[in-house]
Amino acid sequence: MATRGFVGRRSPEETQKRLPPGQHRVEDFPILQIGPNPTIDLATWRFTLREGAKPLKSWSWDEFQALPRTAWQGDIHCVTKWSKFDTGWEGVSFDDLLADARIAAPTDFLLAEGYDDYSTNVPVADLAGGRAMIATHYEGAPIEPDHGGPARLFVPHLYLWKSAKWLKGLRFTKKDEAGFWEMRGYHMYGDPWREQRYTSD
Ligand SMILES: Nc1nc2c(c(=O)[nH]1)N[C@H]1C(S)=C(S)[C@@H](COP(=O)(O)O)O[C@H]1N2
Ligand SMILES: [Mo]
Repeated sequence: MATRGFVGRRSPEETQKRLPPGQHRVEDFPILQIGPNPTIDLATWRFTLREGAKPLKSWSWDEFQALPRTAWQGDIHCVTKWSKFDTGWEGVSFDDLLADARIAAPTDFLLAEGYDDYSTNVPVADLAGGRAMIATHYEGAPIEPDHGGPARLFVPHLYLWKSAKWLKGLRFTKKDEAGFWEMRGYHMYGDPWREQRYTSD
């Protein structure tokens, strides 16, 4: 009740200030992906950290549930120009993941890889320091398959294509390697506030 009233009274100026350049606000939650939802069975789900081809650490679903949990609330921005305000997410922070694996990040870059054939590159510095999580819950409920459940990467300060759905693992790479969309003309970094949509931006 209080939240709805507050949202209703928000001034156009406040909305504008929270919108990165070229974005508009939506109330729904669009679904964008390169193919059908992959079929994922929690009994066989695994999440793996790799350095190149070498596995560093992997978690079953039950093991993953035992990790410390983190919550985040705020705005998300898609390169297709919609932004959604005040979204709530919960999961395991990248920092807690590395702590559980008892490793420091071995390189400065990684590729987030989905159970479909999707991948996207993110600098390690953008995941560390509480800036990203492996999200399992959206608005208090398990993330729906359409939005990447059971677990997706969530990096809210970058365009949403960096938040790989149906996350299978994170692969540390020596260099900043392009992922699926970055190979097809999307920006290597993707900062919404600098409007880094395409390679040339
Ligand atoms: N595994 C996987 N993750 C993905 C994608 C995909 O095709 N496969 N699409 C990306 C793109 S382009 C966007 S804009 C967001 C959309 O997330 P949403 O469907 O939850 O809005 O997911 C990103 N993560
Ligand atoms: Mo996208």
